[in-house]
Amino acid sequence: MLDRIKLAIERINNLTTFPIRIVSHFDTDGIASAAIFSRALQRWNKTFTLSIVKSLDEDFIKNLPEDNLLIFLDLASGSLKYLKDKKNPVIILDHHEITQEIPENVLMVNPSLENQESLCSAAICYFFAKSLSEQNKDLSTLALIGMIGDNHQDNIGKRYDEIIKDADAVIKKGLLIYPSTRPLDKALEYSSSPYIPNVTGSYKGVIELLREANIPKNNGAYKALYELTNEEMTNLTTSIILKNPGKIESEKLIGNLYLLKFHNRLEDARELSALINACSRMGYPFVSLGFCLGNKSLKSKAEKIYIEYRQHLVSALKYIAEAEKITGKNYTIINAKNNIRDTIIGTVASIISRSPLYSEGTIIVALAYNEDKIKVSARITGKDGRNVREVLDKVVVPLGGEVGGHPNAAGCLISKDKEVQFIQELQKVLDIELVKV
Ligand SMILES: [Mn+2]
Repeated sequence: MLDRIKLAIERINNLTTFPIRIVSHFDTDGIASAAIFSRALQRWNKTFTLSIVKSLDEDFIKNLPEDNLLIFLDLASGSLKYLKDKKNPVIILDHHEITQEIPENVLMVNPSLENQESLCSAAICYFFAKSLSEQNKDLSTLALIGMIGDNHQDNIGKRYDEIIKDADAVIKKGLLIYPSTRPLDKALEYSSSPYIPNVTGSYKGVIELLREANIPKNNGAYKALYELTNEEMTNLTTSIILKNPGKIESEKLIGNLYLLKFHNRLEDARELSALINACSRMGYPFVSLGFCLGNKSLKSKAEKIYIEYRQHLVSALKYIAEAEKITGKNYTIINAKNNIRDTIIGTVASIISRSPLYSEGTIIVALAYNEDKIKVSARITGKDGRNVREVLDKVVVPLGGEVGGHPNAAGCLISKDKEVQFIQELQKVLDIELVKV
């Protein structure tokens, strides 16, 4: 990989007449990649333009100017067939699967080419930056945030070790509730991953839990999770499990906490990753980017957006806990109408599908209104179960709509006048599927 990074640096250095155009992905790993890469170029005195996109499609690639040096971060490994038709020189720093032949105009830096330790894109960008200059070692914290964003923390090899060391991160075993660096009562109240029934979204439940776990206030405030003694950590874990008998496994609750200094403050990498992801999803990817780069006004804007996002999320979860649902043997339909924003209904459906509220194999379908349509999100709990994309297809195609997604997470838009019909047909399909099983 480092050889290819060297080639990429040479190529950028040699193509001085080509304006540089960077395109990155809008999730945490993509934003962290963009932040690392653009800071590195800036320190290298290179000018560039940057776009952040949700996904790459043929049209987008077609419209990129032909005289640019195109650099893709955290995407494009699956779009090679469109890049083949471009005259541009192209550099890709990505870790997604390469599904087509690599065209001659493309220089690909992707750890999957060499069967090496799998790395997130932010880590690849970090090694690019570090190859340019040791000064860029301060960007290692961003690489670590990308690693958490893409959930690579359980597969740490030599290269991630190097990043952890460069970032001076502290790893502590503990409950995976974040932020572990802020008072425990707030962290528990807003905990959506894991979602703890009767605690998430309920301050009364939080106080009860902390009393049961025998964790008192200290000078008028609760400690942060990372400050707990081993005994307190064990007590808290036990109390959470006892609150949900037989439903939460302790192995899933315990893991490594990554603590790092980020813009001079001790932070939990999970929290930073969630904040970056939230701002992007709320439609502000450049606020996320500014946050990563330490821009003061964008940092406070990002924090505001994140607080609002978390409040929306917990009130949505609270609403769902109390709302009337349509329930069959292996499914639950929640029609949230105007009570949950369409922009977060998918996330909410994902959270409850991972929560202990539903047994493995349950299909969860959640509906929320946007201005003139209804957003539908379907999820399956656990790993085994029916293909929810197919289920939605069967209902939506006859009604005139298009379903996107995967077998375990799919979604679609339907018009409001089809609301009743959609739910009726959906129930029929779900009941029939059940008979077949
Ligand atoms: Mn990624």
